[in-house]
Amino acid sequence: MALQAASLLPPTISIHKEAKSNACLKETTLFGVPFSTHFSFPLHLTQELRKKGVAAGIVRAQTAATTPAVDRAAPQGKKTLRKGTVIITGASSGLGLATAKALAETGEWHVIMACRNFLKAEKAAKSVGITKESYSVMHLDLASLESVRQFADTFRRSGRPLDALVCNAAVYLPTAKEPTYTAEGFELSVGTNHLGHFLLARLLLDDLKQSDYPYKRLIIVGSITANLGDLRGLAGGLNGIQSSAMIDGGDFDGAKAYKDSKVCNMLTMQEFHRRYNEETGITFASLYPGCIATTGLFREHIPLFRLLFPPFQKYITKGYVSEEEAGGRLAQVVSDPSLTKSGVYWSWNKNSESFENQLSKEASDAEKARKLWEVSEKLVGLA
Ligand code: NDP
Ligand code: PMR
Repeated sequence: MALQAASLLPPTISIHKEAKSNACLKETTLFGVPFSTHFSFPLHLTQELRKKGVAAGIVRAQTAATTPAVDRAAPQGKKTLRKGTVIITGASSGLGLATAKALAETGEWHVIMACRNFLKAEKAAKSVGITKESYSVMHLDLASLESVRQFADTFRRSGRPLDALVCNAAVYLPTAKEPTYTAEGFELSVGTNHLGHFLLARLLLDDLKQSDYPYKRLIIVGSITANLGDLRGLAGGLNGIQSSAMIDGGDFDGAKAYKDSKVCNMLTMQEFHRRYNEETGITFASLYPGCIATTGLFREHIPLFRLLFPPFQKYITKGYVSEEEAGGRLAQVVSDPSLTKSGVYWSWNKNSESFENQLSKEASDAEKARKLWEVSEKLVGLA
C-alpha cells in the first residue's frame, strides 16, 4: 500500500514509512493549493462501512436514568448502567454529527451537542433523526474563551454528570492569505482547535473526575502532523502583532496552522494522560478517523479541490471514509468498554479494526507537550 501510494505521488512529494500505516508527504501543491510540510496519514484504509462491526464496538450496557452509574439493586444481581452523558464539540456537522447520531442510537448516551450555531445544530440533529430525548444543544464558541467559560458554567448548572468529553470541532483555512483571529486575538485555527479545547478540557476535568461511570474518557480528534518548531510564535501570543501568527514563528500559512493545531491536540492528549490518568482513572485518547473527504472542513478550499478531493480519496488513494463510518469509529472510542487504554492514538485498518497507531516524532515529543501545556495555560488564563 505504501508503495502504491508512493507511485501515485508527483516527484516533489516524498513518502516514508512512519508507523504501521502512516506516511509523510513533503512540499507540493494539489489543485493549485499548497500542500505543506510533514503531512502524515494512515495508508491502510477501510472501504465501506461495516456497520455491524462498528455497531458491535459500541457499549451494550442497559439503560436506566438513575444515579449512581451502576444500580446494584437490579433484579437477579444484574448490573444496570445509567445513561452516560457525552459532550461533543462541533456536533452540528460532519464527524461530530455522525458520532452524536451513533451514540444516541445506542440508547445509552445523552449527547450534549456543544455548537456555535444553535439553530444549525438543532436542524442537523433532526435531519439525521436523533430523537429529542437523547440530545441537548448547548452554545459553545471555541473561538472565544469567554464562551468556553460560560459553556462550562452552564453545563455544571445543568446538574448532569459528565462521563465523556469529545474535542472534535475544528476550522481549516487553507486558502487564507492573511491570518484571522479569535475574540482574544489568537490566530483562528490554533485558537479554536487547540486553545479553545485546551481551556474547555481543563475546566471540565473536575466534572469528569467526579463521574461515577465505569469508564470516563476525554477524546481529542487528531489527524495529520506538522512541525511546531520551538513554539516561539505561541509563546509570543500568536497575535500577529508582537509575535508571529504561527506557532513556529514563521510566515502565515493557513494549511499549516490547521496541521499545527492538530499536533497540539495530540500533544495535549498525551500531556493529560501523563498528568492525570493514574490519579483520576480517566482515559485520554486521540484518533485518526480516516479521510472524511465530504465534510464541511473543506468548505474554505477552492471549488476545484472540493469537487476532486472526494473522488481522489475514494478511487485513487482509497483513503476515503464515509461520515457514518467515521462517526462509528469515534463512537467506538467513546464507548467501547475494551478501549480503555489511555495515552493512545487510535486508527483503523482495512478490516475496520481499531489498532494503536504510532504517533509521529513531532506529535510524541514529551518535552514539547510539557512546554505546550505551560504556554497554553498562560494564554488561556489558567496560570
Ligand atoms: P466539519 O466542518 O464538518 O465539522 C467541524 C465542526 O466544528 C462543525 O460543527 C463546526 O461548526 C464546528 N466549529 C468550527 N468552529 C467552531 C467554533 N469556533 N466553536 C464551536 N464549533 C466550531 O469538519 P469534520 O467533521 O471533518 O471535522 C471534525 C474533526 O475531524 C476535526 O477535528 C478535524 O480536524 C478532524 N478530522 C477530519 C478529517 C476529514 O477528513 N474531514 C480527517 C482527520 C481529522 P459549524 O457547523 O457551525 O460550522
Ligand atoms: Mg491527502 C495516500 C493516501 C492519502 C490519504 C489517506 C490522504 C488523506 N491524502 C493522501 C494522499 C494525498 N493527499 C496525495 C498523494 C496528495 C497530493 C496530490 C494529497 C494532497 C492533499 C491536500 C492538498 N491531501 C489533503 C489536502 C488537504 O487540503 C487536506 C488536508 O490536509 O486537510 C487538512 C488533505 C487530506 N488528505 C488526507 C486527509 C485525511 C486530509 C484531510 C486531513 C484533515 O482533515 O485533518
